[in-house]
This record gives sequence, C-alpha cells and structure tokens, in this order.
Amino acid sequence: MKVLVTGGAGFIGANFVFYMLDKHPDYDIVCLDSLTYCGNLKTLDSVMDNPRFKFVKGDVTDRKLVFELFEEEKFNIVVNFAAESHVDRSIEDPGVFLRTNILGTQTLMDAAKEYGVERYHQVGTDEVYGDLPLDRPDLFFTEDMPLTASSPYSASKASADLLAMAYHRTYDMPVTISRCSNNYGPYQFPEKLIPLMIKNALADEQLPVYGTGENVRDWLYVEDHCKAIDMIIHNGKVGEVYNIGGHNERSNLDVVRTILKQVGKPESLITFVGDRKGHDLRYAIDPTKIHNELGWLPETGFDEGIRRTIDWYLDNRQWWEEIISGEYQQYYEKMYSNR
Ligand code: NAD
Ligand code: TDX
Repeated sequence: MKVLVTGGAGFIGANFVFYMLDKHPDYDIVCLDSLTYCGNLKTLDSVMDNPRFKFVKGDVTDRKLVFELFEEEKFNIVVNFAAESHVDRSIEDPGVFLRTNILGTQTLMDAAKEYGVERYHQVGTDEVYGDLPLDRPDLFFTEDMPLTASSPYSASKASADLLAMAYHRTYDMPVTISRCSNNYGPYQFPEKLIPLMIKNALADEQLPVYGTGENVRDWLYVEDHCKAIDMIIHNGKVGEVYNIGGHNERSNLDVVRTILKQVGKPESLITFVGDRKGHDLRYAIDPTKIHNELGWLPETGFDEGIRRTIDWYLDNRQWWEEIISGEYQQYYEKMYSNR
C-alpha cells in the first residue's frame, strides 16, 4: 500500500506519519507539504532516513506538481491534512485559507479521481458545526447536523467537506470525511492554546485568555485522532462522515490552570485579553457512530495526555525555541499587543 499524507510536516500530519509507519510495516508513506510557517522538516527528522518514507516539498494547489506526483507514485490512499489551520490568522487574512483549504482539496480530489485512488480521506474539523450554547451540556455535535461557520477558517473547511461529498455523489469517488475536536500533543505549533500557554508559563510570561475564558473545547490526544483516521481509511464506509472526540470538555480557563499547576507557576500569570471575533462558545463531539461502527475509543485521558504533552515540550525545547526565534515574534506582537 502506498499512502499520500498531505500536510505531514505539520502537527497532526506528522503524528499520523509516525503512527502509520509504525502500525503498518508494509506501507510506504509519501508526505507532500509546502512547508508554510507551520510546516517543519525538523519534525520529520526521525523518519527522513526510513526507506518507506519520502518527503516531497510542494503545494497542494499546484496542479501540475500534484498530477505528476500521482502519476509517478500510484497512491492507493490519500489522506489530506494540508491546511491553513489557525482561526485567528483566518480572521486577519482569509484568502490563503480559501486557496489551500478549498482549492487544494479540489486539486487533490481531481488527481485522486484521474488516477483511480482507492480511498480519498478528508481530514475535517468539528468547527463546521458552528458552536453549542454553554448552558446546554446535553447537546453534542452529530454527523447529521447542518454545517455552519463562524470564522473564515471553518467556512473553508466546511466548503472542503461539501466538495468532498459532491465528488463522492457525482463521480462515485471513494471518499470519507472525519471531523475531529481540538487536538493536543507533541509538535503542535505554539500559536494554538495549549502549546502557547505551556511556552509562556515556562518563560514566566502572561497567559492571554480570550474573553472570560469560559469557552469550552473538547480535547483529544493527537494519537487517538491518528488511530481513528487509520480505522476509517481501512474500515469506514465510503460517502460517510465520522465525528472523532473523546468527551474531554474543558473550559479554556480550566486548561490554562491545569498547565500552570503542572509547571508550578502562579495563576497570577493569567491575563484576560480582548475576545476573538465570532468566538465559538462550546464544541462537544458525539463519537457514538465511530465507536459503534468501527470500535474506536480514545486511549489517552486528558490528565495523562496533558502531562505527556508538557513533558514533551520540556524535553524538546530546541524544537519550539527555534520556531519562536523567527517570524513568530512579529506574529505574537501583532496578535497580542494592545489586545
Ligand atoms: P498545522 O497547521 O500544524 O499543519 C498544516 C500543514 O499543512 C503544515 O505542515 C503546512 O506546511 C501544510 N500546508 C499548508 N498549506 C499547504 C499547501 N498549500 N500545500 C501543502 N502543504 C500545506 O495543522 P494541524 O493542526 O496539524 O491540522 C491538520 C489538519 O487537521 C487540518 O486540515 C485541520 O483543519 C485539521 N484539524 C485540526 C485540528 C486541531 O486541533 N489542530 C482539529 C480537527 C481538525
Ligand atoms: O492565546 C489564546 N488564548 C485563548 O484564550 C489562544 C491561541 C486561544 N484561546 C482560546 C480560543 C479558543 O476558545 O482557546 C481556545 C482554543 O483556541 P485554538 O487553540 O486557537 O483552537 P480553536 O480555535 O478551538 O481551533 C482548533 O480546533 C479545531 C484548531 O486550531 C483548528 O485547526 C481545529 O480545526
């Protein structure tokens, strides 16, 4: 089997590359990634010399490059992680989100159709369901809920999902879609809540919590997400959507307090800053379908997952210190000063 993993130099894609090389000793993995600010070849250091792994630098919207790659490699499976993934950046500059997340998906699916790929999997997000109220803990996102979007990011991801479904219906393409809740774990770029707060806490810097900090996210350890995608691409039904989440709902303030406690820093570092525009209140996944149909269950609870994640950031300072030494400083200044 030959699997194309797009966006494999990013957070979840790289963890998926590691998971697949380990789980399937007879699979070859090709990673296609354009190495945006978020893609990092250092993340893939440990697999670069693996004869079953190949890295190709390229943009998923580059039709010529993508078609040539499919012609050459004859992929059996395509898993599309490549995306612009940060909500705050999409609020500042939506254009690149539409290009990569929508047109990139179209380009990959056109190539998958042309070259008869056996499974095209679209990595989606729970953000396409909009949000849930804070005072209705009985409500959860299910696969049959209508799509809606609060940010340009979620609008672009919803568009990609609709396109994937349309290709299944119109061209009979073997498409599956997963929609996962918030991931955390090793190699997450320090612009997202958990790694940003770990980094700031370790440096005794302020921890910028948006609004009241009451917004709720449903956290899943990244390896559990990878395992779910592996199950879907092998046993999931084509034309189906699978929600992925482990009932690990926490308010942002809870998450930040947990991090501070674990790294032994005071809560006085917490600073409430201006809210995110259009800020979704609560995400919460109902994972019944993937559990019943595929037997998936998360293995890592939040307490263990956050401990492992903090340990990873402590043990791999070089990885993130290199990131924050460059262009990141300007990003941080732009997003957080005078907020
Ligand atoms: P990430 O930003 O860490 O990684 C994205 C990767 O895609 C990077 O390596 C980047 O270089 C690459 N990329 C971006 N534009 C590209 C292009 N035009 N061509 C080729 N490569 C390109 O993102 P992530 O958090 O790992 O998310 C991966 C996928 O999972 C995304 O599709 C995202 O929407 C989805 N998702 C993420 C979460 C989460 O909590 N992080 C939750 C659910 C779904
Ligand atoms: O500095 C911060 N302060 C803060 O309060 C940051 C970066 C975030 N937040 C809040 C906003 C959210 O309520 O924390 C929560 C999580 O924020 P993000 O880490 O930016 O994630 P979110 O917006 O929930 O989106 C994530 O989950 C779904 C991923 O980034 C998406 O790629 C994924 O699709």
